[in-house]
Amino acid sequence: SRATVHGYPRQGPGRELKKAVEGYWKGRVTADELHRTAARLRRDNWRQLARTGLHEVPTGDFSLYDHVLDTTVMVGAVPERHRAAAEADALDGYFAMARGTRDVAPLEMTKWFDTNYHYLVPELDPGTVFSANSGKQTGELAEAVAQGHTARPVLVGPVTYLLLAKPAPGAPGDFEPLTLLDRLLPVYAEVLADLRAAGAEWVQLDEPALVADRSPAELNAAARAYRELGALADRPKLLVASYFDRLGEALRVLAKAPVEGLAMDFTGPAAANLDDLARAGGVPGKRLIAGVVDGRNVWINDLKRSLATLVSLLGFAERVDVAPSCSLLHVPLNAAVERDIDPQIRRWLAFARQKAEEAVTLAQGLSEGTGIIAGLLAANSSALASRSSSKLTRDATVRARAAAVTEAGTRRAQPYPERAAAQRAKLKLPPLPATTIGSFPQTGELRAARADLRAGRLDAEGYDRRIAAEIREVIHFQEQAGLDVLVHGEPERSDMVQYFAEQLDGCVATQHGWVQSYGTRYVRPPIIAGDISRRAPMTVAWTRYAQEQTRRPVKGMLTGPVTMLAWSFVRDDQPEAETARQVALALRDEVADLEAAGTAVIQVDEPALRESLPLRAARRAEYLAWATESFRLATAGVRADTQIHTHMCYAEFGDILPAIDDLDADVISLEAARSHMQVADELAAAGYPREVGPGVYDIHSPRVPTADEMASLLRKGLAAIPPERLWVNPDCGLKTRGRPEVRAALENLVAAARTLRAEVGGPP
Ligand code: THG
Ligand code: ZN
Repeated sequence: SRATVHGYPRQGPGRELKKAVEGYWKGRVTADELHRTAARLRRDNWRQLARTGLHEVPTGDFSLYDHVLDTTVMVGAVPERHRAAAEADALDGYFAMARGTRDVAPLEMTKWFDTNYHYLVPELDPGTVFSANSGKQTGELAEAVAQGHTARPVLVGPVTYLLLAKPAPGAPGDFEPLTLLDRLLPVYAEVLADLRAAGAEWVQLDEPALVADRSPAELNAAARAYRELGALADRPKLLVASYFDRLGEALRVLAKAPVEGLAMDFTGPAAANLDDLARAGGVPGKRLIAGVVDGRNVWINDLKRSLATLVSLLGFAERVDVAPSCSLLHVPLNAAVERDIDPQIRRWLAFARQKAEEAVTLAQGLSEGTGIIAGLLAANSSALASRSSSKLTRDATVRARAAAVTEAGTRRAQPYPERAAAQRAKLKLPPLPATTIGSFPQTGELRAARADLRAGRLDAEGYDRRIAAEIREVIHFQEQAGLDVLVHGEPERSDMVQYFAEQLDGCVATQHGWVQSYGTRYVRPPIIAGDISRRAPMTVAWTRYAQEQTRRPVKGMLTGPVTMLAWSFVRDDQPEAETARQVALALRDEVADLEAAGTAVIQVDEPALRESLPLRAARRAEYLAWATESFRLATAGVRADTQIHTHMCYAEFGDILPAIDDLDADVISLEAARSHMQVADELAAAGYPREVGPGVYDIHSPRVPTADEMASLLRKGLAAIPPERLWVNPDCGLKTRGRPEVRAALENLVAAARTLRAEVGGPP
């Protein structure tokens, strides 16, 4: 048995790749320098993995921006609008697809399965002609071979590629990209032949799309794809990789396919793959890569348990190799550099480097007997034992409080109509009240002040003075512009999850734990390591300060429990529902303190509610139950006249409308400008009874919408939702926009609201 990985973080220990790519965009780094930096990062990763004890390193998983975009280039599916740029210069054409140019829009971006990585969506139509372009794959393979490694090229598989694609603009509405399979397979055949010629013994085809619910037609397509690729005369050995969940129906398809290897996930719910394999009679004659190390969480592996799994797999395949469950792209690089994390907790952490080591240890134990890894097993057991008995993970007070939560505690005391009347009497807002989502543009000076504070160049008092000045300015502007419910602008927050995690006991921040979110953008997710509790009020002081500057209501702004979990690394030693409940209780106290400080409107954002929906439908009801319950637990403790808002974005909401209703928020703001208010129709059709703010200002674009445009979107909204229940707001927070454009857009937004108020016969 040997150890391998499906992919490795690309950014480098100091995010060198981000700097090189962004430097290239700014003209400060030449194409040559960029390619040299990339080659050096690949070389360092392979060398690191080989030293760790991997016999076979992955190639082709590296990317300057996104591996799905690389696949689009590999199969020649460059959209018409980018073709000229791509032909003039391959690198600039590549970045044009990723980011757009002044004249052409980029490819759309969406989440890679249920991870926090975003890929660029291929655009295909019935006329798409594919052509093989294997240069990046063969080039990286040649590099690794020249450096003395045995390498296994990793490609996005043809079925997953097509299932991730969407119809290009102008394609017939019912066009299904999967119908292009027969045209795509010859291109994969050519790439496989090229890779064999370049020295690949094995090639890995990633097919994570097969772990979602798939129709019989889709499963047939997968069967056909691997029958045809398997039948090729000139090809390397094929390894079809699955991860993120169990293969389910697709296991039978792949077990029968004429391919030499399968990779399967055996972590979390995907552990069901073990029983499924037993039932299917195993995959005799094939190489099985067993993903027993969780590739997308940060906790050390339970080595004894994994060994037991591996031993039971031995009878099911010709050879069993060991790997993390999926590419290590989804975890930070190295836990050992986190000097600021309590060493007690650091023992429990495994980032990419440590996970590769775990795979090596397990492979060694499996092939040579556990005697040879006895020391490592003992250290692992002791770390696991210290984790499960630590005061850091077990806080009796928190547990007792969570256990005492009742159904009644998750319900507002008054039904919505009663609350609406009380809120109307207290807030005295006009019809179609105007507000914003929460954040205002984060200026360079603010980011510099935060950096100065961290570096000790600015003291806490000086920093607070800057924040206070910023809040006064934002409040003053909103009053002048005529907004009805104001925000303080969140100048004190860098990230809406990190800000709260820093203030909660049970959460740990990393210094270098960057994980790629998309392209050159990274996040440093907090780690929820133990039972969660609030040390002290987190947002009350700045919210109160903002309220003191104005007589209009200022919204309190919090991040909801589901989003806190979704954008953190969550503990794996208790159900997520339990962790969510603890976070909700901490937020509930914050909500109570805000209310006591005179905050009449409190917004609890849940942008991640839709994106965390499980891949398989069978698991969705359970998720939605705890997700909505934890939101209500956080918000239900308030008086009738305190108005609870929530906000969601980046998603299609159609399939979770009942859950949105279940939140029982008094007001919800949603992204809607780009979909022409369609979400207002959907909510109305579903009988949604409460107040709604479908966004009328697309904040993803620097364009300032005119008052007329926004007024006509509002008229569409009014066709579905009556004026006393319709709010006027942007799609999302304004953090990423420039100050002048935001001022102009919000002035237009208020003008649009006033026009519509006049049309419905209300006060201006
Ligand atoms: N916070 C967290 N996770 C998230 C989001 C968030 N996941 C989903 C979504 N939002 C991802 N979107 C972004 C948008 C911008 C950036 C990262 C993810 C970004 N990052 C800076 C960079 O890479 O230069 C670094 C920011 C920093 O210094 O902290 O711009 O909002 N947790
Ligand atoms: Zn948003």
